[in-house]
Amino acid sequence: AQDCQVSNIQVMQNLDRSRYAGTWYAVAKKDPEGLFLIDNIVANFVIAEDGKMTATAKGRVVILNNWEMCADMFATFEETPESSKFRMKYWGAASYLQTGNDDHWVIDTDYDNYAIHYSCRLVDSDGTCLDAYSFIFSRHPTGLRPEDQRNVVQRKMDLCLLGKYRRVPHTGFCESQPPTPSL
Ligand code: AZE
Repeated sequence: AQDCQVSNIQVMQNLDRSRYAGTWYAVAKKDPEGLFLIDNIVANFVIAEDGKMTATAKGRVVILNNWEMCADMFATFEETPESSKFRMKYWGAASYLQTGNDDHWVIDTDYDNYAIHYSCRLVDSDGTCLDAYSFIFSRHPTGLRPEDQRNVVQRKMDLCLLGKYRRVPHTGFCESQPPTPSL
């Protein structure tokens, strides 16, 4: 699918959510419009006993024009008939962080090393995406294994996002930062 139609995007077949669970380090991202996580982005997916998936995520953000902080985020996932397509409701631990309801699509993963995430916030009248964000996740904070890179490049092409990603540095900002007090 290289026609850039959101409805033609191929996702991971028969996603095994329990294998997708656990910690993922964002190693690259394509930003949406507006405020977004900047770097030091780590997500942790959990499957509860009732089978429902939730997640937490941390990442550096700059809000209120130049207040740098570590965003502590939570998410719940609603399933759809396609195992790799979820609706994600999310919110911040602090009220001044972002809340939202986004698609959360798993495009591809080998569960043990990499996962490719995609979310289109706004589909244009021609069926292409007007406002997408995407994460390349790795189980390793140091980055992707060389053997996974070719596959990731192919998927970026399929998503019509090749060349639009930025590397996500991990400097420990969200590990050393004490929790920010509520306003
Ligand atoms: C995601 C996967 C794990 C759960 C969550 C994710 C997304 C989080 C955001 C957060 C934005 C925060 C902002 C704060 C000022 C996809 C990493 C919640 C989009 C902009």
